[in-house]
Amino acid sequence: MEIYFITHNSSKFEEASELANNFSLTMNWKNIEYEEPQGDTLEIIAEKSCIKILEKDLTLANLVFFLEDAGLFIDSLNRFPGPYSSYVYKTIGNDGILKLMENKENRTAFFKSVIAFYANNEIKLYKGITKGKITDSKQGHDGFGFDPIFKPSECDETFAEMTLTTKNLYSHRQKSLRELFTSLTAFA
Ligand code: ITT
Repeated sequence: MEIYFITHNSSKFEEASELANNFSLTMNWKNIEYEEPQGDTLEIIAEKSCIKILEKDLTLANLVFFLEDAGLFIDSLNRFPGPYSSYVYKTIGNDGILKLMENKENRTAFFKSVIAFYANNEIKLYKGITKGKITDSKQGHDGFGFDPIFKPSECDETFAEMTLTTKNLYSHRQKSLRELFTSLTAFA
């Protein structure tokens, strides 16, 4: 089966590719320009995005594809930025988040990933969550986005200090992807 991952983010595609290889799946990258729809949850944004791109390009209806929406939820900021992560990263970035977290004792947070998978006129959602902490300063140069300020619970390193393979052992994304890839290969 040929699957397409629709994303603007090459790092996300690289993370997913490594896992797809482990499942012996062929996954291609499609970068389609569309404005991310608004929504109060990642689930709503992922599903609306899927419908939006299907309306934009009718030929996609014959393909098997998925897209993914992810966000960082910080407990002491009432789960901000959550579904607004994209906008917040572009505007205040990691430095802005660290500033908001100054003097906060509770630094617990989680990353969530929601995949919207389309095949045969049906959309299915797959989810993954990784709990951890917001660090006091940026650490590491790998990965992307909020990786330098997020340390998963079981780890001594931020995602940005890990190799892609190590991030793929702990990340929210590998959890949602594993669920999807397991369901795709279960009947193969
Ligand atoms: P898409 O084209 O796939 O939507 P994106 O980079 O816009 O790619 P999202 O909307 O899913 O990704 O992510 C919202 C924000 O959260 C964005 O600023 C990302 O950099 C950040 N983010 C998502 N996943 C992350 C991860 O695994 N590590 C660090 N930051 C992440």
